Amino acid sequence: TPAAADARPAFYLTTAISYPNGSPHIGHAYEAIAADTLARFKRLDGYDVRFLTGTDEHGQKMQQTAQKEGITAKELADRNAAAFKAMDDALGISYDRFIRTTDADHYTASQEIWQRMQEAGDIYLDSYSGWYSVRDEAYYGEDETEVREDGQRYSKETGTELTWTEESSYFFRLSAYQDRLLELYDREGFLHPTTRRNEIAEFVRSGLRDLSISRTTFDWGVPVPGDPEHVMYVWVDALTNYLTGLGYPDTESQMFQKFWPADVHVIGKDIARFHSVYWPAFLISAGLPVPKKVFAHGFLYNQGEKMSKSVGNVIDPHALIGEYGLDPVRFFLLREVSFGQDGSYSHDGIVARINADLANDLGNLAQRSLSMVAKNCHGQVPVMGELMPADREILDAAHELLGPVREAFDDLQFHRALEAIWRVVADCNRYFTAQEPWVLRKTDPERMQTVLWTTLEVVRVVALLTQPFMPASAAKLLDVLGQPEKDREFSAITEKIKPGTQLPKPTPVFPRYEEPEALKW
Ligand code: ME8
Repeated sequence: TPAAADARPAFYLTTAISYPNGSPHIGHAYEAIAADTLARFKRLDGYDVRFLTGTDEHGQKMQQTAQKEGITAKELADRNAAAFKAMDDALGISYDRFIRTTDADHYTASQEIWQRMQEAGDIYLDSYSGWYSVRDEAYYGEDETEVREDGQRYSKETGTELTWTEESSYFFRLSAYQDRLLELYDREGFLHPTTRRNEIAEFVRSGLRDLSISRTTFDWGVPVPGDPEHVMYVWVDALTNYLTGLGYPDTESQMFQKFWPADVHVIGKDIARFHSVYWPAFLISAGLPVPKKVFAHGFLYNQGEKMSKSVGNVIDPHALIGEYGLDPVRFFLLREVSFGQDGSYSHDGIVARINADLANDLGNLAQRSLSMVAKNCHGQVPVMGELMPADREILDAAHELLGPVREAFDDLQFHRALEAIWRVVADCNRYFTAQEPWVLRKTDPERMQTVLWTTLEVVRVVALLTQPFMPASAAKLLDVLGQPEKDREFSAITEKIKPGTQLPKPTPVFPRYEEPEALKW
């Protein structure tokens, strides 16, 4: 592979791998879009990026759902993994590998990490009894459960139904990792956001029990090495996907050497415990470095309500894209919700963003400057004359954006990056209005050219920086600004738009959303 010859710094990011026991929903789309935006940002910012996503296909839940449908777990996985992949492709997710935990190399990787943990003395055989949630694929301690009116026992945290389970099981010596884990949480930046880190640290400080890591009551999983009566607990194999994606167990490969430890695992808040307690403990036990960062994003709700099949408000991502277009949906999700917090989406919310931020603010700025250039400058980028303080101010604001935007991306604060960019868009609209180039056309055509040049230059920088969020729309905008492919990385920000460049006929990039007769959802 060219990885060794590639001097660019590495960046390895992953999403959670989804359970394909149902169809993908907007929560899955949200996570994929966020991770994709980060992957694209890093590529444009000069990194050699590896981006992994996929499906988590083992476990009791998969087997139960398949049984209900009268098909095998593998058939269910095949059907729905295809649906998840189709969703990713429809969303423009630029993954390098779509991993399925039923892939052959994943069995090899999972059995290898198991053996490493065993050699470290961290795995022993015992028997287990406890409250198991099939929905969460997790055991809960008595104190984490409650009996409700129907006489059933439920998890307090997730509200899922629990069943008493007794079986022979292998255990992982999680209790031995308390201090090392607490040390890890003290390390700046391991688990984000801080509220999640505090919760998890509190949980670990209160004491860790050893973890049951195998099952004998069903067989849909990776066989335990040397004891095929047992399959691995689904979370052991699921977490290992992040290593499989780099060719583990070949830790000497260029890919593994370059990309491990991962720069960030992007996951939802409900699985923070698995990623910040179990996963680092498994890795330390197996003698591998732990990831640099785990970022737990919030949940998306439909107009503030939890999505559920019974309420009938589960949104198909394809329907959303069909209604509003892909880029507006990507923009909306990352602009509206602060990453790490819960958020809501609604028809009105999406339409408001499309019409205000995209059509009015950026769309109008591009359209009115470009159509003046088409009419008054022979469709060529005008000449930059002497710059006035107002020109300098808005140009500086645009050229200085990369720093704060990069910082926002380092913290996965996508909405902050967009806020910063859109402040410049708003300032530039004000600048354009105040300069009145349509008046200058008659009174001072040379000055008009400078104002138009300045505006095109700001739009160029804004288009470059919005590429990770709205790849197709930003590309269109760069097309109408006459920017060649090679000038679209962030290193091109410091170059200036060249006077005399012939521009294509300007076409609007961000149309307004017109309310249809009947809403589709
Ligand atoms: O948890 N809003 O799979 P999963 C935002 N297989 N994010 C949401 C969401 C919502 N409404 N609903 C789910 C699993 N998610 C495991 C992961 S990783 C080694 C194994 C997020 O299909 C959820 O938090 O239930 C998780 O990050 C991802 O979608 C997949 O969820």
